[in-house]
Amino acid sequence: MTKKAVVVNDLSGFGKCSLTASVAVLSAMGIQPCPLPTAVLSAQTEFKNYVCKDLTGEMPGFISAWKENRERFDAVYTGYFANEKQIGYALELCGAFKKDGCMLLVDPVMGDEGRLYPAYHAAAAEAMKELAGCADIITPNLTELCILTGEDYFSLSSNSEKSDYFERIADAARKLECRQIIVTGIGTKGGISNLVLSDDDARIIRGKRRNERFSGTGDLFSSVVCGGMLNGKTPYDSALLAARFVEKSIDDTLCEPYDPLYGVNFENNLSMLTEVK
Ligand code: PXL
Repeated sequence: MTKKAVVVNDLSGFGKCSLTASVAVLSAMGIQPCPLPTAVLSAQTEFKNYVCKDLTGEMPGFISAWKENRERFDAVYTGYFANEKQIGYALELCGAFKKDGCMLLVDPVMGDEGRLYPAYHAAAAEAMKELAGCADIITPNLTELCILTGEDYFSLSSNSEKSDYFERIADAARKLECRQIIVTGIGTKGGISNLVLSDDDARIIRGKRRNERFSGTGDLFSSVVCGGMLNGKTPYDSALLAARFVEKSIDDTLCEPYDPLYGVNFENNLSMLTEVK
């Protein structure tokens, strides 16, 4: 039977992020995405102008209706929350549906490059720590890892030239309860890497150097990890596929005039994710 993943995330008209990314990726990977929308926006919050319809008030109704219909899910995958109350609802959702065999993947979407996203609040960051503590796997970028662990982003990232850079990041990540952690988008002189920590194992996936940050790449990456894990891949193999898919999509974007706020050309690469079953 087709596996089902609840995707708790927003729907943004521009930015090719959150649900726009997850629904496409999971479907291509043979997983049914079941959206629990946190907000509907005209564009993601880094755009100069946008409007946002916060759906916090609708979330308990979704959860109750799904409970009444006795829905079952193979995964709960959470992304962007508009406020800390929504994270409370995500915890409630997990309490109701995270039975044996249901994976909780938390992408603790909060910020990048040492800063919180424009509309993100510190109170939500506290609630995110609790949610991440319940997860089977988390996919923070370096900024989000620092927020979760209390590490200082600027002092950690200032060591990027040192030989023990990845060990320092691994040491920080191991302070967290979660045993499977993929730290994404780690910038080094040579490129952008991902660090996959799984129990006692730590492996680095190295990628090309980029001068810009593209909207939605973290969401695409985590969505592929979610699909990969549900399709029986290890965290490392899932992250490797995710890294190659995102890398190719960025390369394709760079072939044409682009604006990084609008996201990457991933649509033509969805076939990279489709396995013949
Ligand atoms: O891709 C992360 C993200 C998701 N959703 C919204 C955002 C952002 C990043 O800014 O604003 C609404």
